[in-house]
Amino acid sequence: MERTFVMIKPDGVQRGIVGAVISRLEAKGLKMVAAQFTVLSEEKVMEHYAEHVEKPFFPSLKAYVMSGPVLTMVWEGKDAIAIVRRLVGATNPAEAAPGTIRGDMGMETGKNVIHASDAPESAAREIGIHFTKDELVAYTRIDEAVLY
Ligand code: RTP
Ligand code: MG
Repeated sequence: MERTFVMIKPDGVQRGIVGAVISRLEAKGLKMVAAQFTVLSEEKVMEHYAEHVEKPFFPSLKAYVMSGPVLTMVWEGKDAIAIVRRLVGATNPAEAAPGTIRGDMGMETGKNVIHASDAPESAAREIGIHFTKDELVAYTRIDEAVLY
């Protein structure tokens, strides 16, 4: 089983689509194993988006992700990292395919609803930034026997 880090960004929270986004991940067959509703500290944003700190869009990205509460989560499943990225869609919601979360629920790159880890290394790194080991919960979904 693979784990991935997912975050519903402030625009997703403020627009009241948290439930709709979670429903898509649940319906796919992924299992939520951790969640926290919080406003990110500057320190966490710098760590989380370390690869983008020197990019010209970083100041606006930082202001955006700190502009309100986010829902940070860890989701588990077979090939969870790639599957969630496919469900999330392209970075720019204007170009993201219909049927994807960004394609169906967003309008522009600067407010693209959701973050998801893009590789096993980033998933492990991001989960470690936002959660401690004992905050990840083990349980069985009743449909697991028929999902796999
Ligand atoms: P994320 O990390 O948030 O899941 O998004 P992503 O992999 O699809 O895109 P990435 O290249 O990692 O960019 C991270 C976030 O920075 C903002 N961004 N703005 N103005 C711009 O050119 C620009 N490019 C990226 C977006 O919020 C993007 O999700
Ligand atoms: Mg990224």
